[in-house]
Amino acid sequence: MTPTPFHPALIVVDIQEDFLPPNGSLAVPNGLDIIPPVNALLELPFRLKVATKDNHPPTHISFCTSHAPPHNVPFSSTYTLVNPRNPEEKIQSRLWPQHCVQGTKGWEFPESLEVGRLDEMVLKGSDEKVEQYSGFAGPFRGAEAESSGEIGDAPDETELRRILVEGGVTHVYVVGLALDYCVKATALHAVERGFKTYVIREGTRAVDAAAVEEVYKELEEKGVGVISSDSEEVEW
Ligand code: VGL
Ligand code: ZN
Repeated sequence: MTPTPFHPALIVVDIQEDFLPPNGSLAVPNGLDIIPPVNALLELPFRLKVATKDNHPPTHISFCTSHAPPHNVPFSSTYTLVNPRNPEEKIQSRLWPQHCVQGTKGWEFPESLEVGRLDEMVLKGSDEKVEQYSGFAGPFRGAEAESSGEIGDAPDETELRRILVEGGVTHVYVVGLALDYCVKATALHAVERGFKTYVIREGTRAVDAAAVEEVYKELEEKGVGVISSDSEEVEW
């Protein structure tokens, strides 16, 4: 029997100043806890280590500051996002304080992160009109994917999938910020695209700490393994 290939990649999601205490505009509680474990993971022999960066223009649609009342309130969940390519497709979305604006201090990686060990960086959320939590693609399936049934052909697909496929990656390990938004969306898109996918607990923290176990349950139900760095469930 041919052994199952194991070519792992580490995906480091949005570890940027604005998501980190004490000064980030959208600081994730206890977000700094993940830096040492993520640096330790960056020392391991993954086939590829890829970081994503939230990369918003100053008037991005996800910012409460881009909207008139009653939507100009941070953390409100009542804004309806419409797919610019298919007005029929809508999702309820949360609005945020301005964060990770291209070229600002809040957009940078923290100095404590060992960025020299990264192989690739993927920018996301650059389109002013589209919210994008996942490192792979926006939240809408897109007309083309809808008609072909093909996942991964969405018009707003980033280069992340291509980078992984060209690197021969079979398994992805996702860490970063925030568990309940971009880490979750990235892990779910990784599963949809056929990668064996894990989220590493020590390497992530949530915006809403009360939601953590619920998020892990949803991830497991949808095929994502939830593991610890010292887990014996995964053969290395
Ligand atoms: C994120 C909210 C808004 C994240 C990005 O990286 O989890 N959350 N933009
Ligand atoms: Zn964002």
